[in-house]
Amino acid sequence: MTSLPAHPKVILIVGVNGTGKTTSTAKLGHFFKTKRHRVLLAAADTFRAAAIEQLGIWAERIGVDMIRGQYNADPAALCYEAYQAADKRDIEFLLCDTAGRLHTKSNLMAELSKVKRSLAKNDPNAPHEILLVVDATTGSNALAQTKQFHEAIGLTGLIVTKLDGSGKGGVVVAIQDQLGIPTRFVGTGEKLEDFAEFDGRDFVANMI
Ligand SMILES: Nc1nc2c(ncn2[C@@H]2O[C@H](COP(=O)(O)OP(=O)(O)O)[C@@H](O)[C@H]2O)c(=O)[nH]1
Ligand SMILES: [Mg+2]
Repeated sequence: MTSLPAHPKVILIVGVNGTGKTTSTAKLGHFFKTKRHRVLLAAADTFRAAAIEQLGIWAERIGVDMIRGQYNADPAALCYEAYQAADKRDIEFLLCDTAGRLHTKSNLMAELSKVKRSLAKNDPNAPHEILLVVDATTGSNALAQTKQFHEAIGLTGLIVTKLDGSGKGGVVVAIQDQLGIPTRFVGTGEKLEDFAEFDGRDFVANMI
């Protein structure tokens, strides 16, 4: 029996600054790693040198490799390269952290669209998931952000962070009801373990 070679599943992590994208990328990487999956991270927030360093520290801590580019490098080219590296290394999940400059600026959406297109050149189904990270403490802002990102690039789910703070889970219900976008994961603190699947659906099983 022969089986087709498996290609990496790509998860694009998007959202505005400070919502917890980089932390959630690391948590998600850790989540997959503890389930014995092969993971690669891509530091596609190339606009802040500190963001590359931040993800690099997490990558080392969780024991996974990370593809990094030069400061100010084109994130679409970086994600393209990261895909090629992931495919070569038999990686199962490629997680791409991205920049989060103000979502009202259309250049961020244009940039994210370009990232999507460059991933799709490798695999028409990539990115397989586009997860928006929203901060639960921002309340109705999270709904507005979801609407904007969804219209611009299309979302498959949410990661709702800071539910340990004054965050209200109600926003999750509002987003599901009004936009039909499910919450896949929740963040409840700053540590790797402060992270859980949300809806009981087996995210991993459904992606493979
Ligand atoms: N309390 C709490 N803090 C979080 C959570 N997720 C992220 N943070 C913190 O939020 C801040 C911004 O996170 P970061 O990942 O850098 O956000 P990014 O700009 O979207 O990449 C950091 O201080 C994180 O430690 C969470 O679920 N709970
Ligand atoms: Mg970041």
